[in-house]
Amino acid sequence: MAGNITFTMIKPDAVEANNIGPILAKINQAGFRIVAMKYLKLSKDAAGKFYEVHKERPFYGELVDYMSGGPIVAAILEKDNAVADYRKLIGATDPSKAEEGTIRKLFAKSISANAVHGSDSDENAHIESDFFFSKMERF
Ligand code: 3AN
Repeated sequence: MAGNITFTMIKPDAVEANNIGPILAKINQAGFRIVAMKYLKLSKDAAGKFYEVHKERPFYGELVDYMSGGPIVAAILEKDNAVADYRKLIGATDPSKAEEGTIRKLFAKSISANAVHGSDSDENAHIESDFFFSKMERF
């Protein structure tokens, strides 16, 4: 059964470009409810842990440096079929391949600075949400 939460981050490039507001507007317009949200800067250590699954990939070091290089917005989003619907809203990892109207097509700069993160499975949505938020921070 498809779960009803996903986890997202608005990445440093999109924060730097002043696109927090427009991205949150797209998220709300697409019918997601914000369950939890915070504005923070990841340490290198925390970014390394978050992306541990990509440890063996050639871009891991670059990704960790990038994600710890500036503030991000982290949030848990709720909607029926949240993971798949959010992946559809954000578009392909590479913004040049993302569909028109998607968040990455509108706001991403490159494959590494690609504006937003979205969980790729229900299991990861829960793992990633638990990485950032306690029960007291969810509404
Ligand atoms: P997605 O974020 O679409 O699920 P993943 O899980 O394959 O994509 O990759 C995680 C993150 O790693 C991406 N959001 C992107 O920032 C970075 N990344 C993925 N592929 C590359 C690449 N070929 N070069 C540089 N960074 C990449």
